[in-house]
Amino acid sequence: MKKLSCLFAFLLLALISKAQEVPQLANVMARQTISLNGDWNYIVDIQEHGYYDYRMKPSSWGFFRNAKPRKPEDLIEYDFDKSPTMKVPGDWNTQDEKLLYYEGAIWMKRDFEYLKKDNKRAILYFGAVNYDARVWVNGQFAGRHLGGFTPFNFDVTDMVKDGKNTVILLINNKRHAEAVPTQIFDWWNYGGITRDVMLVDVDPIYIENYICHLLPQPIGKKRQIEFSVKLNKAEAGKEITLTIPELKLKQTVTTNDEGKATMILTTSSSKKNAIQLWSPENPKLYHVNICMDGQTLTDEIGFRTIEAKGKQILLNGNPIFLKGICLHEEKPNGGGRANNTEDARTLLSWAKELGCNFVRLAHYPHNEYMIREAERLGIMVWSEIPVYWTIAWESEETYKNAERQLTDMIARDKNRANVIIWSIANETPHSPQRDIFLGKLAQHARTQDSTRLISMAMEVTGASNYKNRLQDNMHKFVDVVSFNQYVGWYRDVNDASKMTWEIPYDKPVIVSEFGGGAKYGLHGPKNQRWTEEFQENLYIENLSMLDKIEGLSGTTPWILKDFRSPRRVLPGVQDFYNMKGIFSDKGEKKKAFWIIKKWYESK
Ligand code: GCB
Repeated sequence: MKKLSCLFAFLLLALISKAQEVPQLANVMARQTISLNGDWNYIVDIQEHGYYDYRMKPSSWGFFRNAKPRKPEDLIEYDFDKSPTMKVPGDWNTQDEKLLYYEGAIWMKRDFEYLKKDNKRAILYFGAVNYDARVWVNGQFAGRHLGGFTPFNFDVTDMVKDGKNTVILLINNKRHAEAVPTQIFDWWNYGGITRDVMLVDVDPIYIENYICHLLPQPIGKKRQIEFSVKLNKAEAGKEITLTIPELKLKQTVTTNDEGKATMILTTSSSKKNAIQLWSPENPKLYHVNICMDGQTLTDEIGFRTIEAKGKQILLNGNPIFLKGICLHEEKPNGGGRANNTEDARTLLSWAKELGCNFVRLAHYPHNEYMIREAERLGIMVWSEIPVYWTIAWESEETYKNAERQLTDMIARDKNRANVIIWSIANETPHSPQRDIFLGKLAQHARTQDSTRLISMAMEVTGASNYKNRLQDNMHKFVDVVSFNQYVGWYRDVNDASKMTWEIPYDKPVIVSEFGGGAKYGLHGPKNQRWTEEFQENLYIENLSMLDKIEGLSGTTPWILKDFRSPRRVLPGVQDFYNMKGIFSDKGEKKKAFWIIKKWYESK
């Protein structure tokens, strides 16, 4: 009986969550944190029997209990501590060769020491877990999160204790038709805890998020900076002081009864304290302090304006051509998911060598290190959510999932000066349901951030007599019309010179993908698929074709480097890599690199 009531109490604890998922903490890197990165034990659970019993019901004896035999006769058929470990952050596919193709459930566990602090809350933060994550702390269920590329966090104050604590995750990266992305996509479905994990100590009332940006209109020689802040609670009367020492700015604002506040700071008109605007040539960042209750949150913020006017994109009021390249969040050398500043620096330095001032981070929000490193290097960013190909347009759940990913992408990066475009989709098939879904997403993006441009990668559907016309009902919702086209690869080999392009919208145009595959080191005639010469010729033809597009404001060729994809199976050539990189996976330059570089030099 006693045993039964114990079990009942445990079950209640496990099922009734004492934790709460809370809105994402912005600028987590600048907060007081304890890192939970490092070695985590893992158990591969092909049938999810660590979660479901033999009648497919959630089991009270799940692995989240982290049970140990107490008596010699006890039967416990798993042991985290004797199970292998892998590094977090990191995908599981490239850390254990048996898991290269694995899609399914894996349990992960880490112990950590903690000392509870008076009058502080403990927030458990995950940079990203792909795709479905259930989280337990000390055997108690903290919550579940869907979506592999955005941060989420739980308030676990009532679950952690002094001394040893344990966090356990059940992660599942199975693909589903109603998920975002859906069942099919052209990149590797890297599973696991792919970004940082940390415990964040915050005050009971803390700054949840803020936006600090330059207003477009100068006032004479002065500029205005708008700062808005939101607390985690609807607490009125909290004083928040913003200082930007280099600009000699300091101003205080008091929160309203929604726990929000906004103020405008005006820079001095003296030349000495004039604001330097962020740009690729001068990626100036200012040290910013946000103080409340004696605590300071710091950030490095750049100030610039971005707008679309007719067919032009204006950065700081001046027309700019976006010399871009697409990239996936993948380390070179078959290394799996990229997730630190060093990876970012390697990839972005290749883009810089190519002459880029812009990158399209395809096809999902990349890690924060990538965005911040690009910002320091003066590289503008297109950031996208994985609404890719055949999404379940009619599903309300799918919409909510996509909207949540969009919200979290914007919440994390809205203070990054280099992010200039939020992209809501890639190559989606036209239908009324799609239009409703994407229309809602675009409107939602504007409610989250009214200061940036919105776009999506559209498709040009077919050409007759070499006449291409872009037609997409979504044109009304975007600021920049972008489209992918594969003349010379999937269609119309050698026809590039005959093509004409009509984009009947008075908006800037970005060609968000074009290109073709080549195996580094494979040489031959220019009509021989997979040779570097074929790819080189394709770019020569494409670039002169693109030069004829009216209002062309930028290009992002597909793609910086070869990347893993389960769809690319041709032996000896692809071997599970998409070969459209202008760099090989090892960072070797293919001939096409020099063609694009030269073209960008002329822009
Ligand atoms: C596309 C997709 C991209 C693919 C690429 C290709 O249109 O947007 O994700 O990888 O084509 O290589 O076919």
